[in-house]
Amino acid sequence: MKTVNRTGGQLIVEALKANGVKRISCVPGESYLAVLDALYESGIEVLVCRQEGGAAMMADSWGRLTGEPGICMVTRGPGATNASAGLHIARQDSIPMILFVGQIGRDMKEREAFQEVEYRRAFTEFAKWVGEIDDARRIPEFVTRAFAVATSGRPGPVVLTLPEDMLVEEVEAVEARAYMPVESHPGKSQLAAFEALLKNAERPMFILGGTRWSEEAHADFADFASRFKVPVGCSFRRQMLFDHLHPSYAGDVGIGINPVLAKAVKEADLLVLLGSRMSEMPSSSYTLIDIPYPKQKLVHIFPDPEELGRMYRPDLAICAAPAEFVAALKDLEPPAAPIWAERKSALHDAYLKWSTPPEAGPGPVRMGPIMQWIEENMPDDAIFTNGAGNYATWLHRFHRFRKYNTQSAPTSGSMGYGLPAAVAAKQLFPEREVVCFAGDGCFMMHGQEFITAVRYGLPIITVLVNNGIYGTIRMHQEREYPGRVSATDLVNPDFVAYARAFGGHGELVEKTEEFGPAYERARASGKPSIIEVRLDPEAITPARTLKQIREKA
Ligand SMILES: Cc1ncc(C[n+]2csc(CCOP(=O)(O)OP(=O)(O)O)c2C)c(N)n1
Repeated sequence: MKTVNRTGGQLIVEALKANGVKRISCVPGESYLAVLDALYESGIEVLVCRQEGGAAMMADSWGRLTGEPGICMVTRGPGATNASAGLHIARQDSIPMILFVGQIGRDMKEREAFQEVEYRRAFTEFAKWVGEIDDARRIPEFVTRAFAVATSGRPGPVVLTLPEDMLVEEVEAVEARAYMPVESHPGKSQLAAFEALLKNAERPMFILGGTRWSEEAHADFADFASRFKVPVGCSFRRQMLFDHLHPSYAGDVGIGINPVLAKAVKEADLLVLLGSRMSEMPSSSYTLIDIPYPKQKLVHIFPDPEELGRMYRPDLAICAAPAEFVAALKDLEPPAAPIWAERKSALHDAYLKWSTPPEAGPGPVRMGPIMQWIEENMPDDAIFTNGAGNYATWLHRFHRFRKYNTQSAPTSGSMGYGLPAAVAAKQLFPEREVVCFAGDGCFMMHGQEFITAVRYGLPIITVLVNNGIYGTIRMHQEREYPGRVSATDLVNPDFVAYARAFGGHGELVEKTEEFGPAYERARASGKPSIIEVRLDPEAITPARTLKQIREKA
């Protein structure tokens, strides 16, 4: 085996290069100077961020959009705990990611040295695997394993910690090689069982979700749906898995689900969960499918056996990545005249109605017509990102996703994700339009990364829906404790001045009709932009005002 003499820092960077890494996000720290030095002239692009949470979310967004682990580097203690916000997202959302953490010297452990944390204890619940590399000779082994663990089965984040003194040690080590991806295919008998279940079903329903999809699988599944004429829904924040104008699309199985779709899921006699865990949000708090024994016949396809049968006992469990399962569907022949076509068309019509934005709303800015403008003026391959907040409902319900990889949004419901995710998406796809939707609360959680967009010349457009409140929580508050406003009001900066102060472009929209021209100016500026949309706080959902919610409570 070929060996090389290198420092630990150099071996880390060489192992990353051997695994095809082109970019990393980081906030530097004195704990991993030797890696920073090895990155110098390495050819790997380094995005220097302003807070580790944002840096980790960028790595998550890269992992989400490429299927390859996004790489993030942070310092020990506070750097690592800040980054844990991104780790949690990658864990819940099944996203491949590797977080490298500079660690204290090996000779100082267990004294509670400066910023000392035992990450194997602290991050076990947030990561698929936490490893500490005590011997620089083993760097190729640890890094190759980290890539394999992060991408295999149900993908997720891996944490590797790097003791400072290990990184400067010069050792003879084997040359790193790329990891070998682990595929999982459906078996012949499983496909036959699936075919039999489908052909005997009267009211089948497919729900797509999770990760380990691909552009090809997206196209192939659309082809399958056309041939079999089955209704298809997408799980919460995984809408880009299916073209919303495909005649089979039945809608978003997420928060605030179309009641027609919820009824169809409950009444289906065959439910096919393709890649989705069907967790709390897509299952309407576990009410759509009975636990542990669903009323519907259930086919569950998931790349990790531990998820199969965890909550829902399936009639057929297939341990396979969605992309591999979809590839196998090509060989199936549809019945001569599928009896499901009519139900599929009715559900698609219901979706089209549900996703038509309302004209009316309280106040001089109405989000319905703004969404209509977006639908008419955005290229099909534009990427939309968001964090958490009621503002996201406008995007999820009224944007008609058409193509694969046009969405980067946390199913874990983490505020602050949209902006760093947009920076990462634009860095990855500079030729595509990238739009971040944010609330005033959400934006301010990682708003400092706007400067990262400016620094690296990444002209993202942020549609900042400013209603002056933590709206989602106010909505719940008015429902549970009407009239008793507690901790949900906000005081905001001047977001237009904020954009400009950072070297970006700022726009203020105070009337509906101002949005289109403001967007065009932002686009033409070629700069990272913030379009602040001043929304009446009463416009809390597309259907109800805060006052109506309070009065109904
Ligand atoms: C990191 C994080 N902290 C807190 C919450 C709880 N939370 C969910 S939505 C929300 C308010 C969001 O406010 P804003 O971004 O202004 O959007 P709005 O709901 O007003 O549209 C809060 C505090 C969360 N989901 N994530």
